[in-house]
Amino acid sequence: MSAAEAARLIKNGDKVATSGFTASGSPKELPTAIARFAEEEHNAGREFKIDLFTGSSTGDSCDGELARAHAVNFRTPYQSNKDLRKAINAGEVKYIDMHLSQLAQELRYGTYGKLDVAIIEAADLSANGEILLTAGVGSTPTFARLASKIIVEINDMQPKTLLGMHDLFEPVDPPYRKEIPIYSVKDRAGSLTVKVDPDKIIAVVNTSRPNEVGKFTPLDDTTTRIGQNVASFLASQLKSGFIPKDFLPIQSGVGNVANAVLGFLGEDKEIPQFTMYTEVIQDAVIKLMKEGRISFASGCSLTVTQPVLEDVYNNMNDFRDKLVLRPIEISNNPEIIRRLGLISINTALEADIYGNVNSTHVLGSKMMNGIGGSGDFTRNAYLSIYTCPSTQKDGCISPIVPMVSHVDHSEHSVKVLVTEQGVADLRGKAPEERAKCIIENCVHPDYKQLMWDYLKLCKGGQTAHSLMAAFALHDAFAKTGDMRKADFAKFE
Ligand code: 0RQ
Repeated sequence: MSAAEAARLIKNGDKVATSGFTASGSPKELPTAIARFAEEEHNAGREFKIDLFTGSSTGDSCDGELARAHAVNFRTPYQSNKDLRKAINAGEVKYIDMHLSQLAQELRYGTYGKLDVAIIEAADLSANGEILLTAGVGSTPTFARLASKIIVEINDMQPKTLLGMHDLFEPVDPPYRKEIPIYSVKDRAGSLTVKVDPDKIIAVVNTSRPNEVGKFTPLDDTTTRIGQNVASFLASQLKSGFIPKDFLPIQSGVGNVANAVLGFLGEDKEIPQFTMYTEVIQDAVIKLMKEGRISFASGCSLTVTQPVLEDVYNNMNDFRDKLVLRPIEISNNPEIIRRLGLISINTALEADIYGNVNSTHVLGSKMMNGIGGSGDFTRNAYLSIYTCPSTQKDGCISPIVPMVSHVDHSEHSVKVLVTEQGVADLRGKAPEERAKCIIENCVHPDYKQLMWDYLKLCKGGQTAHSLMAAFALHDAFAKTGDMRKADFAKFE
């Protein structure tokens, strides 16, 4: 049926789950049609909002359209859309920011009640209910199993040759759960397709819309230096023997910095050919695979720009034995992350002088995107690295502050902090040593004296702070628009 007809099968208050991960594999026609239906209902004076569960962020045709139509009541586990972000920060949408690996099991345990409808983008669908997923998996196998009804959106831009790319494993719940049988990045544990009861499929719609994956901005001096710093630090860890000589699988976060860091890892010839066990496979991974620098990548989605996706699809025979896409519960699984010994590299919004990291809240209260998978990896990695530039907003913000305004990753999990200024290796250092190491190596020259001034105010205890002065930089930014205007003299 048409997407407009299928949208009418959704009821006000329904719990709706969508396939995919990031804009990859996210349905496109249906969410947009639901947004139009919601507007019609609102114009007719009727309430219409859904609770929306996804793998992570989605394309604008899902989160953007639904947010602009005021059609979202509740949202989890992650988003990165500017209009949805606005609605969340205005208090219009209830948002639960969650470790991505946990959503599938939370749904199975019953935390969020029963799912009404799963909307699943497919490359193919058989009469007996076998769904071939596309470029992003997310929590789709669990959504499909738990939802009472399923709508399939067949996207003819997604080739049937995707068969073989997925490995769909769903763990059994406690107290019967066993080990997940993945002992190396290439291992497979599950099925190639999602099998559902065909009677649950209430509609099938067609689309030819591409994934809505954004382009990367070109490298600048800052991202270049961050990338070089991470690469030379990892090369030094290899030389010292901390990293085994065959290297370890890499997990790399999302965004421009993460893409740049991977590029430099590939360029550094002291680093041998490596593998990835990650959440999102970005453009740089495919480039390095073609250059022979990455031998295999396991991820939850192929979030690459359209030309790169077409390159992969046109050369499936070259990529089929080098890529696997898994559910987020498996790509981000703590058990596997510890077993494989991942090097995790993620981006901090803000970090403090003791090594706590804020990934989510701008100035302590406004949601940016969400914790995503960063916590799944940081807590369990062999070595967890955070990167960020040493200034933001033309120098008016220092992402390194005395105390983070929100904590996502604590000092116990964050092992290395890298900015374009340098590398702070926090391992084996007590709190005061960590503070000195971060100020010396990572803080921008414009902020160094301010940080030393703050440290002088901190007296006594295991982790010394001046609670009155800890947010002086945030306060100065709120009052003057420039953190450099902070003055610690008044706290002496
Ligand atoms: O503002 O958008 O107005 O220009 O925040 O900052 O430097 O462009 O960084 O796009 O790499 O995003 C942490 C948000 C970084 C992302 C975060 C402002 C800054 C800019 C964006 P503008 P950049 P990035 C899981 C990986 C959590 C999830 C995660 C993220 C905008 O990486 O969402 O890690 N991470 N997933 O100016 C005020 C500060 C600021 C600030 C930056 N301290 N205060 N504004 N900005 N720092 C694992 C995987 O495997 C994928």
